[in-house]
Amino acid sequence: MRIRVINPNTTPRMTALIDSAARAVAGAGTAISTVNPSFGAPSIECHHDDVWAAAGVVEQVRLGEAQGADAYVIACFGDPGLHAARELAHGPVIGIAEAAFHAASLLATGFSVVTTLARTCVIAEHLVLQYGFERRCKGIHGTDIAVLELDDPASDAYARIRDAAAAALVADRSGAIVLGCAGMAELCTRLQRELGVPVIDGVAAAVKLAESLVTLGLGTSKRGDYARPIAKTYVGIAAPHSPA
Ligand code: 2AL
Repeated sequence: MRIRVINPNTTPRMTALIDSAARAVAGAGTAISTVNPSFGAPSIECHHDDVWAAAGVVEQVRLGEAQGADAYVIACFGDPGLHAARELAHGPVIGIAEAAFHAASLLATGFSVVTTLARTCVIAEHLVLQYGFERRCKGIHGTDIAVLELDDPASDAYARIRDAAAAALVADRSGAIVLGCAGMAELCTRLQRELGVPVIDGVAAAVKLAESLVTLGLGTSKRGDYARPIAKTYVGIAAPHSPA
């Protein structure tokens, strides 16, 4: 099967990191293709970034449908463009926040999210409510590490995230940690070993969920709101995205 993993930001080194995380868990019969949009923000850390990321995801799902993708992963913790992507796709579309919330809920009665800038916490809070996980998510914690600082050794990101996660487990009385950024994927194994609780990277969780759904012969419902977008002519910079 072909899974198109979309990094909604435009930073190639982050696309490469996400690609490694996806390939590390993909099954033998799964071809991973990791892409990023041709336009947008270098990192997604506020509502304004998120708007452009959603449009970029739509661009990449449209291309994926033309190229025969069986499923999609949206590899940014705000799950930008998730519902629009599902309107365009016949196969499953899995956001990494949504995937991580589901996985954590199967492993612990309560989980904590550790994310990047404190101002991004509200984006995760909105998703928790939208997806109905407010009874399982016990806390969302910012670390004030910018997305593009995560792989900079000078940021001391690993130790700051580990310490924030250890404090969250106590303060929230939670049993699992959800990593609140695709750029944290490579920290996951070490964090899990040192924290001694399940630590969920949404990229890996989303790839395995997408694989499972495709293997089960399941795709996005085309009845109701996830039906194809209504055909109409968009204007200006949106014109190339007009639904046919
Ligand atoms: C993210 C993410 O996963 N990718 C990105 O650019 N920003 N999430 C976040 N909380 O900052």
